[in-house]
Amino acid sequence: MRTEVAIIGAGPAGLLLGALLARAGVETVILERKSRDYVLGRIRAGVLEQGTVDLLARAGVEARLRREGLVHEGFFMGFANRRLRIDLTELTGGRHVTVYGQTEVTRDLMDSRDAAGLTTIYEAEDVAIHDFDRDTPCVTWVKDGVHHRLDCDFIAGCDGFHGVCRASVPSGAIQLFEKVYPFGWLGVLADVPPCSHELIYANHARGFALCSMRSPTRSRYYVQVPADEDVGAWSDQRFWDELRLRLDPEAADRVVTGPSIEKSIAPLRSFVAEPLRFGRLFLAGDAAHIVPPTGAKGLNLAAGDAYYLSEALAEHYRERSDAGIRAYSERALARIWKSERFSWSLTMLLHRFDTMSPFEQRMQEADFRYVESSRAAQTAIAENYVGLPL
Ligand code: FAS
Ligand code: PHB
Repeated sequence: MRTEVAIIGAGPAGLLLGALLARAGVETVILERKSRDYVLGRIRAGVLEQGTVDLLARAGVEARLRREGLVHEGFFMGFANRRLRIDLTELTGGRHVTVYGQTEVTRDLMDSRDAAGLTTIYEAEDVAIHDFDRDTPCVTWVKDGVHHRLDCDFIAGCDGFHGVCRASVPSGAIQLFEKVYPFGWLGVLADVPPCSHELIYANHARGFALCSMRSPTRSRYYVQVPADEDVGAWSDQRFWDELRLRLDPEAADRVVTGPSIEKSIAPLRSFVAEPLRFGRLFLAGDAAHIVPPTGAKGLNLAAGDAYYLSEALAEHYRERSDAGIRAYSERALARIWKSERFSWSLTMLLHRFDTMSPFEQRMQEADFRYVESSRAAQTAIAENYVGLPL
């Protein structure tokens, strides 16, 4: 087999990259380790920046998103049993975010790719990448016991944090930056109406809690738990009781409980790999960076990488210029680090750290009171939350 760009991973980064390249007439093959249903079964992000929505429209998959996505013009921050609304639209001159689950984004991109007759190989085992430091890279894999090889011009490593692509780069050629937080998020998905029409990010003495949603009848909630917590120790009832304890009384009273349809713990870390290009291999999405989900940036950063990389590769084929390819890493990293900063700062503001000294606790309280009192501080949060320009 031969193609122009081999994409490793059928998550949002790989699928969006494939869709944007298809619009530019660039041929791709996507290789995915898991089944389509397994990928769709992973419950992850829920908030799309305006720029991500625009990219999905450019990729031709905006129809259902426009119908079913929930436009949100603000969100709440809870502290000391009171709530502060961050008015995104007023503070950013009219911009907003859209609540639409990553699962649905992935489904729309998969359906669009299949409808266009583009090749996605699911359940590809032992995927390995070769000769990406030369002009003749290739990818090999095993499927149903048969060994396969794909020759290509470029390889896009969109295979997430635990993927094979970043791991294939010689350790001396890559620098890793990482911060692991001492807690995770226990998330529950339930077919119950949300307790609030907008998201609530709550800092409480017992720990952080987030009230989100997927639709007017499906809610997504999170509570901060220790990093080594066992999800089996959390019955639905224990989750609902703890969530209510961490919300202001009005929000707590409005929580509608019901059986969880998904319950899992996500670890929190900040991570960046530098650079993002190694000859004819490029890293994009979670393969390149991880942010704590506090700022709702993970999926949106993946979309930004896919945009930058699609522009660079399209320019190579359309204009026989490699200026974009040479600039990809620096251009993507500039935006990645700004989102890493925002996600880290919001995580530090909203979570409880057992290791915090009394002084540091007072600093967190003063930080929140400053945000409450300052339009400039709220504007800084708002412009990052709706998404920095691409
Ligand atoms: P993904 O990890 O989504 O996709 C990578 C794909 O590559 C996967 O399908 C994987 O199966 C495949 N793959 C891996 N190794 C391979 C190999 N060797 N060969 C072939 N394929 C391979 N972000 C938010 O904004 N908000 C959230 O609330 C949020 N919650 C999250 C919860 C969890 C548990 C996790 C893990 C992440 C969460 N994120 C959240 C971040 C998440 O949404 C990512 O940013 C997003 O999935 C990034 O997309 P990709 O880069 O495509 O990586
Ligand atoms: C979600 O709905 O899953 C969600 C929303 C906002 C975040 C993180 C997760 O910051």
